[in-house]
Amino acid sequence: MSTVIAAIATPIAPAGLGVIRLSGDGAIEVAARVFRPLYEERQLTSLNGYTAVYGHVIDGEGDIDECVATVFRAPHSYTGEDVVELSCHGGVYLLQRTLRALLEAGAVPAGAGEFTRRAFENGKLDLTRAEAVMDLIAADGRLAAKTALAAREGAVFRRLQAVKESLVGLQAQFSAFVDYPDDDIPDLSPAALDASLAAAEQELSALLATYDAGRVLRKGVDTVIVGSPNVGKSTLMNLLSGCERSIVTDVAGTTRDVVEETVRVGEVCLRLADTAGIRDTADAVEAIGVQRSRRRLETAALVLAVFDGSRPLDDDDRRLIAQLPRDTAIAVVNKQDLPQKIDKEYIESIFQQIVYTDAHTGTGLSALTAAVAHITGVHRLTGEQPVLVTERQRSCAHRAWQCVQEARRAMADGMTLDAVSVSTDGALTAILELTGERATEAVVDGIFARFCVGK
Ligand SMILES: Nc1nc2c(ncn2[C@@H]2O[C@H](COP(=O)(O)OP(=O)(O)O)[C@@H](O)[C@H]2O)c(=O)[nH]1
Ligand SMILES: [Mg+2]
Repeated sequence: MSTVIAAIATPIAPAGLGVIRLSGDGAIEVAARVFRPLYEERQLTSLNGYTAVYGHVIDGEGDIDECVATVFRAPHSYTGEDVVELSCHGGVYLLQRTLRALLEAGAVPAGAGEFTRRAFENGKLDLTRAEAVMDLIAADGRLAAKTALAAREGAVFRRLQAVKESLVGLQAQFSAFVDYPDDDIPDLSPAALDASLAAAEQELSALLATYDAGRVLRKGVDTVIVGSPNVGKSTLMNLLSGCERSIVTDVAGTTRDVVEETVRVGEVCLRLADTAGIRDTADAVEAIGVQRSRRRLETAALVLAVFDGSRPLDDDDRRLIAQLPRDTAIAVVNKQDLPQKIDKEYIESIFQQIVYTDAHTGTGLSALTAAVAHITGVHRLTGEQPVLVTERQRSCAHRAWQCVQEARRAMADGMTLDAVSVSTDGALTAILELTGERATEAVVDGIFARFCVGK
């Protein structure tokens, strides 16, 4: 018997509608004590699943609000239990009073993520689909939402299932061989076994390769704008943020502190930091700014290195180039509206991604968007493929991948199939932990602790 849990599932703020959700054995009976249908014969307890009915929510003092109640009957509900959703007006007082009435009628307050946890425990979804629920809610762009929806609908689970099935198949063959070593088992040639393992290894490494880009989609990227003074860093910052965030003047050394803003560039959220131009300076305040720029440069995951295209590179530019990370820097050659004097060939020999901009008019912005997508790997995401999204998922998949590699090495070294199966078993364990088919209580607790109440 599961207890009846109840929670307000919508934000605690004035809104058109507010929804209270109940789930558990007896959820319909508890809700029926608080809900009075417009027509006497439409009592909640008499309704089939997937039925909505209009009425009032009431407590000991009388009517609270109008309400549409929707009944779901186990197992055909989100949690797999009996569920009632009460759609009331989204007034904070109304919702809290209705919730109190439900608690007095026998429900208990739901913990964070408890509805989804019950869905998991009742086999309605695996852990990758449960984690995708929160990603779907948190998604702040088209691609992030599409990727989360695909995972919610089982894209990651199905991919893992395929790997799992091939490993289980191998295990069965191994044990058949160990039990009946004298029988001819047709598929047990080392080459065939290695081919199956190689396919599993390939699947897992393809999945692992999605993690960094998936993380960028979910979390955004710490980005720093660096360059010599007066190349147009602050102008670029303002262009990207769509407002006058940084002070722009033709006086070199205008920006001294780090100015921060979160902006969207295509599908990617950049946490931008505009910094003081990096150069040797006698000005004490500017020198501190330069120091801060350098520190940001060390910790940023993405660097926009801005150059003034209208003049040749000087010593400050070259010194800066020498300090830049090669694989995470985009060269932004600015001031394209002026006659160009920069050594283009040199820049092109250094940077993988180069965009040419006029930060005044926004020319080059779409090229910059494409460069950001490339360098973060987001351009490879279609929104449909399975993407690993949490560190937990990544570390399980990584463990599985290592075990499969181990198994292949053991085979190549001519170890016994018993020894090989220790490694394939390790891979299976890691996959089962990833999907939650065999996860510890602590792992499951950790996942649902991140959820909001009412989900
Ligand atoms: N012609 C031209 N001038 C620019 C461009 N971008 C910035 N500037 C000017 O260059 C000067 C320095 O700009 P600023 O953004 O303060 O440079 P920062 O020191 O790198 O932050 C200002 O006078 C800007 O108006 C551009 O694309 N074309
Ligand atoms: Mg500036």
